[in-house]
Amino acid sequence: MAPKISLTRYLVEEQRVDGSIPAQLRLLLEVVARACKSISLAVNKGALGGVLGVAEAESENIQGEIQKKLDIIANDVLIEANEWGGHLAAMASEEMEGIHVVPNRYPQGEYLLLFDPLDGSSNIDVNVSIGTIFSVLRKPEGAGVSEQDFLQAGAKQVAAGYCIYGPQTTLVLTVGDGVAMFTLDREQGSFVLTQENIRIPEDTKEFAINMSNMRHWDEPVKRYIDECLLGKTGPRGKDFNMRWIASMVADVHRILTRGGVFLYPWDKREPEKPGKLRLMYEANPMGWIVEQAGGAASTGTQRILDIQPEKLHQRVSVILGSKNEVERAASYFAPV
Ligand code: P6P
Repeated sequence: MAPKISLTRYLVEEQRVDGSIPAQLRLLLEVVARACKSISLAVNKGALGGVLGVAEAESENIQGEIQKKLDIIANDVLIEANEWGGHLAAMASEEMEGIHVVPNRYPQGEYLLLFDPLDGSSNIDVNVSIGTIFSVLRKPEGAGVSEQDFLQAGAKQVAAGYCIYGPQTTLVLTVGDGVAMFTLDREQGSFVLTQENIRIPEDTKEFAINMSNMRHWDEPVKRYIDECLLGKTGPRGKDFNMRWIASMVADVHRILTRGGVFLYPWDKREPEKPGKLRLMYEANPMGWIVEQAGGAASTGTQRILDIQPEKLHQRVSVILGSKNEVERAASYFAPV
């Protein structure tokens, strides 16, 4: 029986391989993983833990979304777990308007942590997989830390990952040397390496999009989806399947596991917004993970990881997954 490789051992050995995981970054990733374990326990309690439903007084987050109790629990767990360890200068969360600077009573570190503490929270009360998405940047040189320091392109990430709370609790991570998956061994209480060097098939027969928005899509998206729906009878010459879980972590995890293409494009419902999903907390970490697994991540007109952020909570149009499908969809945006 091959020895169980823990997350810690994997990170130590990766450091030996290419020095890509200095001690502070390893500590950061281990603390985030431990926080995800706590969140998983809270999620798994469900109604028994009194954690379902909306937060008190129906508070809204910066996104204007009603917060669920577990949104706030997950956010608090991540903040508390990460602020004292000396590995971070500050954190930013989808659930908080401004950044959270590590209090002066704690040592300051060289990394910035960004997270969506509980993505897909509309699925919490109906017991469908949800997850935590995180992204790590290096703090720019100079004293202190500000929101401006977070506004770095996704290509500058030094680590990105998510933890999906589903039938298994699985942590998926990249530090720029491919993608690895760790499954939570509840008897040991640790994440154990269950897959590494994950590759997304370059072709697929499965797309993920919220079809109820069809009448609001731009022409290139309508053309791409119409061709998929025509199946064997149309220009694609093959039938497609469709999935939409409405938890990005779950849809991306499926794509990492068996291929596929995920689209949340700009649409006419809120034309002033580039899209629904958040660049810093969803598109950048997921985009890097997908690229590290041989896939692609585009807005339709540019590589997501090349976008220079202007605001902490800015939104973006997302097409990601199997490389050839993303490139085909993006080609429909090109001016004829
Ligand atoms: P819709 C969850 O709220 C989320 O941010 C992503 O996880 C998910 O892919 C998307 O929104 C679902 O959006 O409009 O289908 O409910």
